[in-house]
Amino acid sequence: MRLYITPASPYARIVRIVIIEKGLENRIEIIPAQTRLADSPYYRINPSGRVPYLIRDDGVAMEESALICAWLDQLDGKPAFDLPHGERAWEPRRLEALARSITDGIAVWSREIARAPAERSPTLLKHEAQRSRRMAALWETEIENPWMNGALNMAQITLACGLGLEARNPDLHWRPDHPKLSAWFDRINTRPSFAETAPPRA
Ligand SMILES: N[C@@H](CCC(=O)N[C@@H](CS)C(=O)NCC(=O)O)C(=O)O
Repeated sequence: MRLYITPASPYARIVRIVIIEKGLENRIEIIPAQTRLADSPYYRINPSGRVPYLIRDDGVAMEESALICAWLDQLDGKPAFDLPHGERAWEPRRLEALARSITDGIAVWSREIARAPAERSPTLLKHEAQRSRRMAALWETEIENPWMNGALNMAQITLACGLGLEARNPDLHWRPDHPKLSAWFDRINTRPSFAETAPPRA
């Protein structure tokens, strides 16, 4: 199988972490893609131009980190990241949505910062900076939730990949006033799958 990524993408990182956690490294070739470039050859592979993008052994391709992770997780018949059945599923689903929310905002912000200074929207930069502050404060109150501290799950992976964008975005300061979130992040970051996929510093 082939997985197209960019080294800085938090969504590609979510999939790369699942690949390592599931021991699938030998079955999947990781290929850096050139995104956000006029006429990139990558657009002939994935017309949307986005990563992550998995091309399966049967030639079928799919995007969306959550979908790719769910598919990879069930390959060995022993899904590790499946949700519990019934009522117990709502809490991890709620947390995963909250994790995706902070990650989406920080990803949009970090992408804007990567543009040429003259092309950046000050309104967007301010909006996303404020959103990230509100979301970090909210996560400080949620991070002791048992779901965020038990067996590794998609909410934990997603949140850590969003917060990890601090390496890419010099204006992202989610740690001050959030000691519990900070300690949680430092702890989860020691897992080999997180250390091996850390985004390069901007
Ligand atoms: N919801 C998607 C988001 C994927 C996404 O936004 N990827 C970004 C990189 S972080 C991308 O490929 N951007 C290139 C572009 O927009 O052209 C997922 O979870 O996979």
